[in-house]
Amino acid sequence: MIISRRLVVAFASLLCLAALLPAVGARADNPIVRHIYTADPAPLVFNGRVYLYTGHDEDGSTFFTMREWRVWSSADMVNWTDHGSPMNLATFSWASSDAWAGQAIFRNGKFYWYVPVRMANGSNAIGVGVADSPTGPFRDALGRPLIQNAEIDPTVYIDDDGQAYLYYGNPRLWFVRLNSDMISFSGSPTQIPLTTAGFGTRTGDANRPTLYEEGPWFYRRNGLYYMVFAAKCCSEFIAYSTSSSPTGPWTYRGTIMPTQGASFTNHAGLIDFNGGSYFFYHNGALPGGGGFTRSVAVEKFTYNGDGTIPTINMSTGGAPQIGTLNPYVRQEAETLAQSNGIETEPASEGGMNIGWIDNGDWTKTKGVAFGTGAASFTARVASAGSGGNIEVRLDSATGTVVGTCTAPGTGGWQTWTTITCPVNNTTGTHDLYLRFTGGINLNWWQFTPTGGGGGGNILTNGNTESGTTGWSAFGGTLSSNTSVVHDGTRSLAITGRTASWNGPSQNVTANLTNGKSYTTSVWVRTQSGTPSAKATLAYTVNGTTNYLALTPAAAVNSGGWTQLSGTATVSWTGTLSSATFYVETTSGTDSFYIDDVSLQ
Ligand code: FUB
Repeated sequence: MIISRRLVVAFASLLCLAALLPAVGARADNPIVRHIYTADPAPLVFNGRVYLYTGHDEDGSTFFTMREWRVWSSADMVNWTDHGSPMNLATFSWASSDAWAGQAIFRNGKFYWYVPVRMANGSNAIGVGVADSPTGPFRDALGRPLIQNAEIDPTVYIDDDGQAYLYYGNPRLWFVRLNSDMISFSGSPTQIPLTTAGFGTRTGDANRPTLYEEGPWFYRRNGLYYMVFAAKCCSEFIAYSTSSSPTGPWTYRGTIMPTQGASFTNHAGLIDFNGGSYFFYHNGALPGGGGFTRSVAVEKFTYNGDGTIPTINMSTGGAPQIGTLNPYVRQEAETLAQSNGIETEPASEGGMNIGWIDNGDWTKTKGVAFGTGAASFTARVASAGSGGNIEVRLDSATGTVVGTCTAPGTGGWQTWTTITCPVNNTTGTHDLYLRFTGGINLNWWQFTPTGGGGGGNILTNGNTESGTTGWSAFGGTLSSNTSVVHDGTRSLAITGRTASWNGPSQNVTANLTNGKSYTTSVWVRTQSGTPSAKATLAYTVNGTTNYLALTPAAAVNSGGWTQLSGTATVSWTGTLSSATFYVETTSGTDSFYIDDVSLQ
């Protein structure tokens, strides 16, 4: 909790509170979480989303006072969903304090989260939580520590040959080879020689002759092994070493992120996602932030041609958004690019809700694609008080009000009701701000498009949440899929394609308007392969079939979702006998998924 109604009561001085408040309308997307302090980011790419595992610095900490870990996720790198705390110190009955820096990984259908904690005897140990879902809940996999040698900061990686490695340590650097069950290891913990050739030279500290301090992040990329680490406390910078083998010898490669910001520690996590490379770290950039009140941020970067990593500086801008956010499907209130004043808590209906809202608090969701416009805004609200208003604003917290919804008192903060109000002037893509007056909890929101059916979306079941309803296979086999989704709980899968034009299709003859400019958006992900995909309209006029490219072709892959989008005018002279929307590839017959499709 950084700013809250409780604090408003507790803090006698309004001046003091004002000093804590982030600037209204601030444009920065870093730090990526603003309603609590977060630290020690560990990203994991799974099923087209980035799951981010962090620690949680308590408000006003004067040490690393950390009692729980938190999970966040995003498909676009700017709007992050708060999944709450699925693991805390109580998960490990043998732990007493210090829920510090860990990392989670997927194997055997389960998620394993390795974390350091302090035991009752004052010594550090590494435990492992296990869950069936990336967002937990996690339980103690062993009922005892996995490793007990007074060290911290585990990092885990599964090599191409299936061998998993757990590196960890401060002040020394160790590794073990994990067995395939991920909760036991072979042999004994092995210490990596901390040579200056391997980890750089530190001066002035006879006990630590190299730069290695803590927070290792171990992975392999294009055949090269990387050991990214926090260097030379204090203040730390992020440096790295590389090796041609998973266990060294290591060669020091220099600084990635120089010492910057108000936190004297830093801690890195690197991933490739959706064709880009991302560097997560923490700093003290939030109001009230510092060495024990840290916040996680992210930068996009490009590896040099030889695999070396460029210098990356902390920014307030953050990573660019991947695609846009669809307002015509349910969006969680706790999916946030920024916020001011709100907090989150577990919702009785599942997931989280935002709450502890005071007059003027707001949330920002970035890059919301309204297309031809929304007719109404629907919100799931609760209030133990007399309710309040949700102002729907565009592009800033003081931006144009396009609608106002009034929430009633519902008799309880978890007694939910659904409210709807008209909105206008929402065409195009905007940052959406919900600004509150009164005392309201918000669980989720969704817009209804003008003209019904999806922002003017003429496709039936464009969000694919109703299975294959409305859709056909234009060659190949179409099925509804629940394991790889872009949004919601379902996508469409096309398999058995025998020609590049085979794909999911929909008959739109009855809904097509002659001379209209249509905007198309479709999210595509392959099951394997990296073909170019595009959306096409085949329409037959006076017996002749024409093919209109609705989107340019773009490379798609199996590692994440790619948004195809474009605008094209459909016009004809004569009699339109049929019109079919379909998604195809420019060549190849790879199986693929589509989700959140609109033609409007
Ligand atoms: O968050 C507590 C400790 O601070 C972590 O374990 C270290 O990596 C440093 O970030």
